[in-house]
Amino acid sequence: ESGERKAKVEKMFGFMDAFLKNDSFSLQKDILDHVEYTVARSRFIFDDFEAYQGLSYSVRDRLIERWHDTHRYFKKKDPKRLYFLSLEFLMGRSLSNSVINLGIRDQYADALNQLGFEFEVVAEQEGDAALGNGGLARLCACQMDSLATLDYPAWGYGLRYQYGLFRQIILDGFQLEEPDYWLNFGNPWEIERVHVSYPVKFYGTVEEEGIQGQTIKVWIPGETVEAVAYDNPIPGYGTRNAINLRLWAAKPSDQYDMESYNTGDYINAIMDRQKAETISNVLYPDDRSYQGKELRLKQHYFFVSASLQDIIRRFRDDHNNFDEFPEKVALQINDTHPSLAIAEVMRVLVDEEHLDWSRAWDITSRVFSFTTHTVHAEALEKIPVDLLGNLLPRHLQIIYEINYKFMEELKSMIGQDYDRLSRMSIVEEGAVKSIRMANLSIVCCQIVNGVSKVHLDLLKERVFKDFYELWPQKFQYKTNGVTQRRWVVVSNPNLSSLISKWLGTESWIRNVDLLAGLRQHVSDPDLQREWKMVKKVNKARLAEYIETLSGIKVSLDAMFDVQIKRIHEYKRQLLNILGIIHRYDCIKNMETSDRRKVVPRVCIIGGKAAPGYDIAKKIIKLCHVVAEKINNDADIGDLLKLVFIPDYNVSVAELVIPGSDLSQHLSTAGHEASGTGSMKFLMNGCLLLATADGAIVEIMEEVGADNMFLFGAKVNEVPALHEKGASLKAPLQFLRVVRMVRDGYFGFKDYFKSLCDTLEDGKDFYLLGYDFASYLEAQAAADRTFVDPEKWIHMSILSTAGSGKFSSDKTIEEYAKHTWGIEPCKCPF
Ligand code: NBG
Repeated sequence: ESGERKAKVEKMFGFMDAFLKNDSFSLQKDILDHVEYTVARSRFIFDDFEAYQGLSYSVRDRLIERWHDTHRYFKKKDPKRLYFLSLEFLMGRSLSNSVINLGIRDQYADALNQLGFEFEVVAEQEGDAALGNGGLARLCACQMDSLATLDYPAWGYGLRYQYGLFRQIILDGFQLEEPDYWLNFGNPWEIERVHVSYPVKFYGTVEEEGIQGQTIKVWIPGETVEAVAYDNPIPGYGTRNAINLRLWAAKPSDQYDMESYNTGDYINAIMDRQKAETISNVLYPDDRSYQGKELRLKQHYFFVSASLQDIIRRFRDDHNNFDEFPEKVALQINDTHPSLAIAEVMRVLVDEEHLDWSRAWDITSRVFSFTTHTVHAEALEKIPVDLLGNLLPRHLQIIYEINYKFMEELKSMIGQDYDRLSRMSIVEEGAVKSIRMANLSIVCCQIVNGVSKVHLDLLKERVFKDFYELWPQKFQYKTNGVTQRRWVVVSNPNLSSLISKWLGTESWIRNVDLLAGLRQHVSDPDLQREWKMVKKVNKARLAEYIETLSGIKVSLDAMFDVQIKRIHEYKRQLLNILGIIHRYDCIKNMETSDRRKVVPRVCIIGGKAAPGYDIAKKIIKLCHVVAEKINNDADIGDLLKLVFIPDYNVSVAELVIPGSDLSQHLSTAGHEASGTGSMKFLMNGCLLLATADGAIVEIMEEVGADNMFLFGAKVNEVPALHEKGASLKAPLQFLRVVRMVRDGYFGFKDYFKSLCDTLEDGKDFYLLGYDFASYLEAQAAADRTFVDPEKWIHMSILSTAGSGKFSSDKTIEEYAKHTWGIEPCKCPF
């Protein structure tokens, strides 16, 4: 009967035609229906938030329709699929992005208007989905958008944390962390799949059993938790394809512990079961180092086990021979967090499917690929063996076995070089014996990716040198990118329309190479005027936001100079603040006549510090005390303002980036793997003041060094500078500003002592003193350019024109071709 119905539907609507209509009347009706029946508010009286809910559910209906069609089509075509495994996705808001990708933003805006609402106001009601820390997590979100837009048969897998990244509260200039219980007001973008759930097991013992004359290992787990799927449809732009981001939440398992129930301890038995839910509760807020914590390891395995059960079940629907697994499945490990998946696939193949080890290993090593996002050895995960052996005894055995075989192979290749063998071993001996998850990933994966050209060089020369020498062909890089849909079309609609007008097409939204076409109009005074106008409007919006936040009125004629990103010593927000103190000090000591020449600046800093990162928190406090002094100094007026934007997140970035003139990327060379913030600014025509680190090196190649303000030591100079250490003398201007902080010019003398100590000769690991003079020169160059508006606009247009290479569409195409081996699979209209 259902087949008959399907045939009828297909006959009526044509293959995969939509049920839902997008004319203004249908959209209005849908919104009202959802307000009335889903949100349960009267269709005659509802507020902006309820309008947001009704609207979002109606958008979701349209997403679901495409999502079904896409999956039906994938199933029919059975292409090789990519599964993108990441513990973090920083999606931000979904509404604007979805309606733009679906191509019905204007229709919705009209429909809302007729109901008496304004689209922008309604869209502002949405909270951010902040299921990630920073660059890595936002990159994943951009890549999902590109995977959908480019029609790749891909799924993302992650965790549905109930608490996303903490909210940053600033109290008296200090950072406090408040839990982000983002699901409090419901989440219209997800679909709970009560029927898609898998048991995930932990603890227990491993026993041996004889089957048909063979001994096999059997894991007898001690605890079971249920993983339930929540699907988040991701629409592509200009295509019917909508892919899926499946996030897992932990639920107590149905398997009752009958004994505790029977002993009458009913309440405690329930409480115990309830604890299971805590596994996926909270996102770890530290993106610096990995601490071997049991809960975190549990999260990792919970995620890996549920995802793989789901992937393998789907594979099995149409295939029964695991030799085909690598032809049908690509598994991408995003950083080392999901790398337990390697041991899990081996366990399934060997223990459950009874494949022999070498066949299982052959299959496993052909499905995985790995991307690392760091240059810092301390950020590479190490799992204490005791912890792993207790939580996942069978996985530990498997990892030992992988390592044993690898060590044997390695010995046969490099001989008895024990130092090198021990450096490359997956097992690290020492006070705390641990598993090096990066080594496991490199040993297993056929391709190891870095995220920029510089990053790859650092992987080869430093981080994974031994491995590179052994397997040079494994190491590649894919330049990171960001999606122009979110970072221009959604967040900067005025610029987006201007670009389309001058290019004569909207096609750049899908084919980003077209942006280069702006170059031919760069000198056109009309474009320059319109470009300037767009910037001014965006600056006005940002100025308004700043005033509401902090009460500070800023001048639109000032240069808006921005540094927004996680607070880290290596990202050197401190260098920025010291530069601001220097500027303040100079203005204070100037003759009145010279003050007229000063370029007014609004310096904007925003970012979160990991809760346990003491120095980073001191940097935030320093920013506030300096701001307090400067902003209240009547003598300075509009010449200099310093604003800290609290609770930096994706939606704040969407507001700040389009309104910036200059953006700062100050990492000590050799420390930023890529840095994707710079790309968002570049696309929006902001000029960059930066060190030649990470992606900046490639940005230089695209837009030309003379279109940027570059400074500081180069990647290859830094090691020698570190060796010189104490003999590097910082310039006097630097010593002077540090002294001001140290001597309590801004108050909190004792509190800032340890921060100032990090800048002492010989201790200045991030080379703030060494780079200070060239930093000030770059700042001066920016000032000189700013007073020549025509030149500035020229550089600004060329920045956008040169940003095409940094679209995540490019990155994804590279991955698809050179790493995953997948082809587009476009669902027909
Ligand atoms: C970050 C790097 C950035 C890089 C992004 C995306 C983490 C752990 N790493 O330089 O620090 O741009 O990953 O690759 O967030």
